[in-house]
Amino acid sequence: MSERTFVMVKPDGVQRGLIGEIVSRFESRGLKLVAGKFTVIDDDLAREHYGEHEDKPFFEDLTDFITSGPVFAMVWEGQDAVAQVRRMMGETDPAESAPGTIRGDFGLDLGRNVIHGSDTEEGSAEREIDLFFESDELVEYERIDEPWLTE
Ligand code: D4T
Repeated sequence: MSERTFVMVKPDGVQRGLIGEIVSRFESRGLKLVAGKFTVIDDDLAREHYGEHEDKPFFEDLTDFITSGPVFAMVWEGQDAVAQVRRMMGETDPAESAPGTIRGDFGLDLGRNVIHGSDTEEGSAEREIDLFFESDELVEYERIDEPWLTE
């Protein structure tokens, strides 16, 4: 089923020049970019985005980090997009991530894990897309390879 997911290159990924590599992987996989925004997250948005971790000991470090520099926020669309992006990202901890995954290829440390993607919990992707994008910022179009991507 075609669905949308929210993805973000975190400040470490931006500083390390990984935006292009990451975008390229999703494009090549056959996912379709429907929105993109290069921005610095403010503290309120960081706290809301990571609200589920409010009581965790790493919450302050996490919000400080995610607001520390520009991020590249995106919406990607495609068959089973939420789960496929999570698989391509690897585990939360890059040290546990298989080579071939984004975190397994570009990360070493849990607190600098390069990329965020919505989890598979019902409603997560929609919630995050709504937090970062207005509905008119999502672009509807057909990619020329679409008929060749699914049976
Ligand atoms: P995000 O949300 O950043 O895509 O990561 P995940 O979805 O893979 O993992 P998460 O929500 O459990 O963690 C959010 C974020 O917090 C950092 N973190 C996590 C940390 O610094 N220390 C920790 O102990 C944990 C569990 C890394 C990702």
